[in-house]
Amino acid sequence: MKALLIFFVLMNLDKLLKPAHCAEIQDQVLSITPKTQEQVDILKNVSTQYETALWQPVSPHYIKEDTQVHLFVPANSSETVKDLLKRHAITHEVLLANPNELIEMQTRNDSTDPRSSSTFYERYHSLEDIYIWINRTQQDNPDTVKVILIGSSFEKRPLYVLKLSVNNRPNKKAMWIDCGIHAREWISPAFCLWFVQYSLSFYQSNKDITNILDNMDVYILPVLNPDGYHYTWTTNRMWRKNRSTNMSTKCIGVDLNRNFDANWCTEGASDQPCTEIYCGAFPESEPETQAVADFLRSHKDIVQIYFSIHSYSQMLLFPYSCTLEEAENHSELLEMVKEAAGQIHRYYRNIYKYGPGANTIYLAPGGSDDWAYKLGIKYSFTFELQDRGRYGFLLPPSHISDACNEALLAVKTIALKVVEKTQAPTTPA
Ligand code: 9B3
Ligand code: ZN
Ligand code: ZN
Repeated sequence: MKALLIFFVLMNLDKLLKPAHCAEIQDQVLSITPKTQEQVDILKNVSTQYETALWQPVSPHYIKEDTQVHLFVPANSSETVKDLLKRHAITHEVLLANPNELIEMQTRNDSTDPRSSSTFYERYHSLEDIYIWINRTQQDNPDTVKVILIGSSFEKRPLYVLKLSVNNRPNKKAMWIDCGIHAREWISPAFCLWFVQYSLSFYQSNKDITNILDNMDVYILPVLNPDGYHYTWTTNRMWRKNRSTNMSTKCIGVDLNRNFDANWCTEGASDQPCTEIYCGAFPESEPETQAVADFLRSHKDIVQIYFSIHSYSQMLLFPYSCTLEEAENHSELLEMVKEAAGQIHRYYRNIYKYGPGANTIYLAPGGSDDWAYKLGIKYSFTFELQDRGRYGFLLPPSHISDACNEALLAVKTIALKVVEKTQAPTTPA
């Protein structure tokens, strides 16, 4: 009997010694607020030395006292990181205890699930599905939708722009929207799809979108960074940059929103290829950046409004991000985003911050909105969509419709203002 007991204990020694939860340590997202400069330095170290992904701020450089840091910590570095925090008396909260479940939820293809009530536009889609969608959208709307190949990515994936055009009025102006510069910001491509669907469905029945489309064509680039986006579906959900390689380093990727020619690679970007905000070897060094810049240069006389869609943190930003100087039409731009944020609050009860990028989010050079502005597109914006940190980049599919509807309201509000300011009234037939 005693022997049996000893045998049993030995057999289960591992289970008896290990607390139950250790056996199932998971990836987590932690929220940490450093209180002293020492804690700031330790956090900067943790986020660079260990296998973690910084969600907020975008680079360790911006970590500062009394400001929340959101850190994705994979299971295998969880204990080391938590020990380190504990040893330095840095407290943390678990922001997300189950990011893997959320990732699973986002990539599940429930289109064949008859119980699923969500539509195509209320789910996230793989790059392959988005290419198929682009094709189908053109085929189903041959009079309104054209697909334009503007270039290709580092890994030679096509960069397709959809042109929505409802009539051939002469001297028609245009609006540009790009999505998915940053690979992990999945709500962004979802918004571009949402916008196209909304425009095609509600032209003629919604007076605002009708007014907008009657007065301007819309160019939409649903996935500016297809290589990165593909990589977030197959390999690393937290990837931000593109996937370009360079002889001089083993680190992969350039931050495409630091690669445009606007105070390129000054404070707020990095010349270190291993950082998340690497500016690239020179302005427009990346094929994705160059394709967009070339297209906009050749259409700059017709493009009046530029929108770039990002997440997360709920902000409506305008130039400049690359300097603290005010844009020439600052007050006009401020008025527009203020009204857009007001509309979002009124209809969706959600708070969006607004203002020039440098004061509202951070000083950062090389962004597409600043570059487009300097090119002469005087109404240039970057939107940071939902949420404010609850799910961060892992916004559940059930939030897609709210996130997109409020961003759509902001786009419509601003576009209508521009139409009002600059377009001659439509002459009645
Ligand atoms: C950054 C820049 Cl450089 C810009 N011109 N406008 C907006 C941002 C913020 C986004 C970024 O690239 O870091 C937020 Se994800
Ligand atoms: Zn972004
Ligand atoms: Zn962002």
